[in-house]
Order: sequence, then structure tokens, then C-alpha cells
Amino acid sequence: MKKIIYIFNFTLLLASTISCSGDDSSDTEQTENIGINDSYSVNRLKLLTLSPQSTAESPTTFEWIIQSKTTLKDSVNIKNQQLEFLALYTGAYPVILKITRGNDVFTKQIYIYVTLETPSYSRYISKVYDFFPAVGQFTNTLPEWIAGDSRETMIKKADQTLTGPNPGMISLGGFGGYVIFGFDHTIINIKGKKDFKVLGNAFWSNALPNERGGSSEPGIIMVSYDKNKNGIPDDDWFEMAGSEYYKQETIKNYSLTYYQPQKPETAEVNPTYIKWMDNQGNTGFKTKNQFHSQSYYPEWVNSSSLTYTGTKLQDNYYDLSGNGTNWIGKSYEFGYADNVPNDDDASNIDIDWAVDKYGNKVSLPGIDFIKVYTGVNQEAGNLGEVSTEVTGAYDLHIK
Ligand SMILES: [Ca+2]
Ligand SMILES: [Ca+2]
Ligand SMILES: [Ca+2]
Repeated sequence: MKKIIYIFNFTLLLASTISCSGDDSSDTEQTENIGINDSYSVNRLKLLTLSPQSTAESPTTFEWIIQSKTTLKDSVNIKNQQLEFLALYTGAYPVILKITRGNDVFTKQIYIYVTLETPSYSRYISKVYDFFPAVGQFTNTLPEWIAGDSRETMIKKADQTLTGPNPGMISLGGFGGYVIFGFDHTIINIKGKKDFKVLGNAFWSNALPNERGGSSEPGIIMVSYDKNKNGIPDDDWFEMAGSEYYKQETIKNYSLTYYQPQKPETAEVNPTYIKWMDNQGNTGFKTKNQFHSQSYYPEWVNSSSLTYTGTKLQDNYYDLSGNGTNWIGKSYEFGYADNVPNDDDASNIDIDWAVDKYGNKVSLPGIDFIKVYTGVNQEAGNLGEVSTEVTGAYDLHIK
């Protein structure tokens, strides 16, 4: 009995409940098997996962009650067997684990001590994990491909371009081209607040002072957190359901294949340069324009075709002039990369927009990894293909 009171040091009611529920030895075993310590220590913005074990045959429910008022600003999942605890602020966080089994209620007091990291976190991208642009007029130049560069070399070049406080620019090419990057901490999901932004080179057109349009090349943003804690993005991905996600014009599971152009290539303008075909029965060509003469097909790829799959947004470019000389990209309302200027609030992203592959909303404690891919398949006249650029990303909650 003494042992039970020590472990569940919170209520006397509890002790009497236990004494009625069976012989002492089985109760003692039960408490020992929960596998939860009295206290834990963790750096801020690092995920702590607590998984109490349950050997009971009868249905058991778990509830985590976070007592500290400061956690109102932090992200905690409750009413799950597993607690995923992530805090922005340092300090002691009292937590009560409440276990209900039939009429029996057990509680356990836990303290989580959240400590300050050393060295300090960076709010900017710390690592690029993958980079695979689609066909585009800046493919092989942003970043530059040099003869002999492998896929790994190109990922390293994207990493050197995007990491740290003064990032440069990469281009993802046409629909589906992507980059995956991460941070040196978990970007926390604070309720009711935007949590991060992906930077691009979008700008408004002077010709349309009253409209939110100009150069907008929206990229789909996906997020993931390191649930299995191995430091790499091999966990489930969740799409940020931006303003277009639920619209009929938006095509989910869109798949597009580009066909490698014949070699050797010429530098000439070519309106039927690279053939593409999608899974909706459409086909067309990516054009080569007079401004960019290098190959638009990733040079380090030997495959005769490249297929990209994802959510496709409706074409957003239109010709304001009517004679093909002034193409304007309409921005979408929220939730995309390279869609509005970086200083516009609509470039900020709320992790609570995350949905799973079935479109169900999910509640994430935070994110470690971001994937961005070009969301539009359109040729915008003399501007060439619509292609998302990425010029960095940062956590909105740390300076
Ligand atoms: Ca949020
Ligand atoms: Ca992982
Ligand atoms: Ca752009």
C-alpha cells in the first residue's frame, strides 16, 4: 500500500479506490508497469513523448492535465495515452496523468523541467534534406549545375543556398518540383497564431495598385515532425490546407510526367521543347524561351521521364494586355509559398491548417521539416512556366 501512495502521491481517494479493487500485489504491479517517472528534463522546443503502459484488460482512458498557466501559450496534446509535450518557455511544468479504468481513477503527479538550449537555436533553415526541381527555365542555374554534379551535389548546393540567416534563392521549376528542409529545433504550434513562413520572390504589380497580383507562383507547403526521433524526415507528411484546398478547381493526387528532350539540345527558342502528360488526360509542352538557353530538364537525371504527384492549384496567370505582353499572377488568399511578398501577413503559416492525406484536420504539437513544391502547371506566355522560388524560411516564435 505504501508503494502505491508513493507513486500516486496525489489523492487519498485514490488509495481507497485501489484498496477496494483487488489484492495489493496486482495493484502494485500495475503502477510499476506504467513506466512513467516522477520528473523529466527536456530542452525547450524539443519534443518529449511520454507513453504510459497499460496492462489492464478492461478499457482504460488517459488524460493529461497541464497545470501551469504558461502552457496556455504552449502546445500539449491531451486525452491521449501518449503525451507529446513541447514548450516554448523554460520552467517547471506540473502535469497530472489521470487514468480511468471502469470506476477506478488513478492520478500521477509529474514535473517536466524545461531548460534553455546551448548554443541558442536559429530561427532559420538549418539543413536541406532533398531538392528535386521539375522542368524550368531556372533549372540547372538556381542552383547552378556543373558537369559531373550528382543529385547529392545539387542537394548540397541547395543546402548552402538556403541555410542560415542570409539565404539565397533556388527555383523549383514547374509543377511538382520540390525541396525539403528542416530546423535545429521544433517549430511549436501555438494555438491561434501563425507559426512560420516560407520566403519567396513574389511581388505586386504596379499596374494593379488595388489588386493582390503580380508575380505569384504558389507552392504547396507540407509539414512533418520527427515523431520517430531519428532526426530525418521519414515520418508522415501533412499538407497545409491553404485557401484553395477545399475548392473544386483544386486537383488532389494530380500527377504530371515530363519527357526528357533529345540531346544534344540547341539554345533556340522552342515552343514544343519538353512534352508533358498528366493523369487527367491532358498533354502539352514546356517551351524554351529566348532568355534561358541551358537545358530546362535536370541535367543530373538520367531517366527519360520524370513524374511528380501532388495537389494542383488552378492556373493563376492571365494576360492583362490581351496581346501576350503583360502576364499577371493572381495571388491566393493564404497558405502557400512564393504567393505574396515576404512582408505580407498572408505569407505566414499556421500549423493548425495541417490535414492528413484524406483531408482530415490533424493537431500537431509542432514541426521539424517542411516540403515545398510548385503547385501550378501553367505556361505564362513570355514569362515562361510558373515555378515556385524559395528564398528561405523562418520560425515566427523565436527571434
Ligand atoms: Ca499555430
Ligand atoms: Ca524521423
Ligand atoms: Ca517566384
